[in-house]
Amino acid sequence: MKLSKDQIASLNKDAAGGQKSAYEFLSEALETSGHDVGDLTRQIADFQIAIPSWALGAGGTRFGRFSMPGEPRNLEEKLADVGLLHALTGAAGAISLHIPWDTPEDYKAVREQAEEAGLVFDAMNSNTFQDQKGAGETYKFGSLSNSSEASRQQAVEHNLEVIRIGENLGSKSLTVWLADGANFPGQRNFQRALDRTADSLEKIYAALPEDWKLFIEYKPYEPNFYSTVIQDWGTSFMLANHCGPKAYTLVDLGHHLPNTNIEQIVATLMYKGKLGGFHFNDSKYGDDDLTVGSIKPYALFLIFNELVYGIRNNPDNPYPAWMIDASHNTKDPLEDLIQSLEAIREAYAKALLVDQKALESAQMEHDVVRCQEILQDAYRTDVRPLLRQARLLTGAAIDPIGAYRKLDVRRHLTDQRGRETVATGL
Ligand code: AOS
Ligand code: ZN
Ligand code: ZN
Ligand code: ZN
Repeated sequence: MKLSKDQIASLNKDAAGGQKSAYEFLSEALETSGHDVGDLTRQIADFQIAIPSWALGAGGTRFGRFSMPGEPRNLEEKLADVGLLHALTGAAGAISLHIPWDTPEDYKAVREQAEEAGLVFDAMNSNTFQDQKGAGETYKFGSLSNSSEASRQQAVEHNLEVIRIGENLGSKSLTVWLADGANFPGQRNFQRALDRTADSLEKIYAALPEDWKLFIEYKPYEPNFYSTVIQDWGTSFMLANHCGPKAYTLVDLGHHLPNTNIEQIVATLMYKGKLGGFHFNDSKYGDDDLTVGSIKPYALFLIFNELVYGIRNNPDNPYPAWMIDASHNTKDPLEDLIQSLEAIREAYAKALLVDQKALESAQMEHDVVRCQEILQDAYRTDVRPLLRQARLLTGAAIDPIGAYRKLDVRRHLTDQRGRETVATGL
């Protein structure tokens, strides 16, 4: 199923009047406080977020998985789903693939399909947290950190294969997330496990094409519950420095212990030019992978405030790769992703509104109240008319979820693909 510009434009007609007055009203207020609204709207429209191929089916928990009818059965159908998201939102111009789940059969066809839908291939993800059918070695006790050289070598080779696949698709980065760790004290030697991980990453890094980046993700626990080899940003940062200038830390919002000050981690990494990628999601307790902005929208805004500051003030930091990493058991995954895209752009737009000059002078004067007022003034602004305008400008839907439902997209997908389909992934 594909959506045409005409289908979306005709739905937009109904909402156009209300949008026009809301946009004008907000524009007037923002222009009065010195903002260039045209510029803001363009910046929002340009903000693109990669959709993870593994979030297009209903996720599961260890207690069960409730599939969504019409889930994509293969890479082509996953690309079609992201194409639908992009047509509706104008914000999802990239897809992030996971290998081996998404290994293409026909590269040319896959590239053409992506291009036609306006999609590029963002970071490639390797998978050394599961044993694959017929694999010679097991990852039960680790992959890049395993004490068995054969397991480590298999894991390194898998990553090299993922790079080759990505090169054929035009991707420019590899994300490594390791499940390696220990469930019990004494199970393994921390230093040796870390040393082996550094050594394996070095081998992967050595095979990285000149214009590629390596993103090293960290996570404090799960699936191992006593320790994780790359447990925090500091360990990831250290390993990235060990590898070299093309290696960076990747921050997944769900990969922190409760109440961690993530915005400060973002600031520190950008200060050092080492924030490479981002996985958006939201959580109440752990790596809950819930819809972005559904639980802690103010924290998300504060994180974006640091991201925007870093993009402007840390020229050594590359423009980060934005990706969603969410999963859900109860919603239609496409509707859930639309909600996440909206929350990300909303937080970004609010961060763009922060009066950085005024904030700096308030900080210099130690005017704590004013500092808070400046941030919250931006946060409390309802920026949704800007987001809608950004979509209108790019031919996407003013109301993406409304359009998705009016066009009965899930029913069409179910008719095409069947009720009992199961997307590959977690
Ligand atoms: C796992 O917790 C991580 O967030 C990874 O990014 C992982 O690769 C992804 O969730 C898909 O398995
Ligand atoms: Zn992640
Ligand atoms: Zn995660
Ligand atoms: Zn997550």
